[in-house]
Amino acid sequence: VSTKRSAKSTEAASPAASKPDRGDHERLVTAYRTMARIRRFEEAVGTNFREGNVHGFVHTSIGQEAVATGVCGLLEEGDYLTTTHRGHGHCLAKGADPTAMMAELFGRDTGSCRGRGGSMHLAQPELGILGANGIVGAGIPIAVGGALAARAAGAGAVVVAFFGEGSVHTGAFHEGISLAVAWQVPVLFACENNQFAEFTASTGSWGGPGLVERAQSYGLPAISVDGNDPMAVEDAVGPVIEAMRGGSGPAFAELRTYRMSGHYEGDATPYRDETEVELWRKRDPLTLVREALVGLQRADGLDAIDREVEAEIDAAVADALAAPYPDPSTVMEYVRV
Ligand SMILES: Cc1ncc(C[n+]2csc(CCOP(=O)(O)OP(=O)(O)O)c2C)c(N)n1
Repeated sequence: VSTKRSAKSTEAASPAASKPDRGDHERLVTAYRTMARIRRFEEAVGTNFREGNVHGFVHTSIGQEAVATGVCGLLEEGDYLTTTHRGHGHCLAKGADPTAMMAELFGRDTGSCRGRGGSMHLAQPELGILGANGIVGAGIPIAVGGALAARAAGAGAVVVAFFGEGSVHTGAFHEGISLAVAWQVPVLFACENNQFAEFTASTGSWGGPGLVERAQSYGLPAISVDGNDPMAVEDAVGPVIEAMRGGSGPAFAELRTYRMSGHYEGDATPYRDETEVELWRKRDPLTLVREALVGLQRADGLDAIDREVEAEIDAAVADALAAPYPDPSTVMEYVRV
C-alpha cells in the first residue's frame, strides 16, 4: 500500500467527544479494572503470538476496551452474546475465565473449548457466550436465533451481537437485522466502529449515509455513542437494554472507537495515518478513566489494580504453557460426523 489512507475520523480532535467524568468513582474503578484485564490479556496474546505460543491468526482489541466493558457491564448472567474474530474483550467482560481462554488460544487441553477452537472460535454457552466467529457477520443471525429462544423462555434475557462496521456490508447483517425487526426479538446490534475493516478505512467504504441511518432504515431505533468512554456507553446503552428486557424489540448501537492494534498480530499498519493514531492515543479509554479518577482525587487504587491484573494474566500464561495439548487419540471427540 503506497498511499496512507486516513479514517478521517474527527472524533479524536472533537470537543464534542465525551469525557468519562460522570457518575461515582466506583463505576469508574469497576470499568478501569475490566478494561485493564482486557488490555493486559491482549498484550500477553501479542507477546505470546510472537513467541510462537499462540497458533493461527489472532486479532486483538487494544484501544476498544470501553465498548466491551460498557456493554457487557449491563448484561446479566442469563444474557447472551455473539462476537467476532476480535472477541477476547467481549468474552472477558461477560465473565470468561482468562486462564481457560489463554489455554484455548494456546491450543491446550485445558482451554475453554479443549483447545479445539482457538481465538476465533471461543465459546462458552454456559456463560451466555454463544461464540466468536471467523466469518465476518456470521454471529449476527446466531444472535437473532438466540433472541428468539430467549423470548420463548420468557425470562427477560437479551442478546448482544457484537460486530465491526465492516460487517454491515454482509448479507448476514441484512438478513439478521431484517428478521429481528420482523420478529421483534430482544437483540442489540452492537456495531463496534473501529474505523477500519482489515486495511480499508471505513470512511468512504460506503456511499450512503452513516451507520445509524442505515440501521434506522430497517425500522429499529439506533444510537451512536462515544465508544472510548465506558460511562458514555453504559449511559446510552443501559436504557436500550432495559427497554428490551421490558419487551421492546431490537435496537442498534454504533460504538465509535479506534483499533490501536493492527488488523491481526504482525500487521505493521502502513495504511494508516500516524497523526490520527496519536490523536486517538490521547483518548485511550484507560487514560480517560484514569484522568477522570485523578480529577475526582480517587485514583490512588489504580496502580494496585494494574499489578493485580498483571499477576492474574501472567499466571494465566504460565498455566497455559504448562498445560498439555489434547491427546491425538481424542481428535474426533466433540466433532459431529
Ligand atoms: C465473510 C467474510 N468475508 C471476508 C473475510 C475476511 N475478513 C476478515 S476480518 C475482515 C474485516 C472485518 O472488519 P470489521 O467487521 O469492521 O471488524 P474488525 O476487524 O474491524 O474488528 C475481513 C474482510 C471474512 N473473514 N469473512
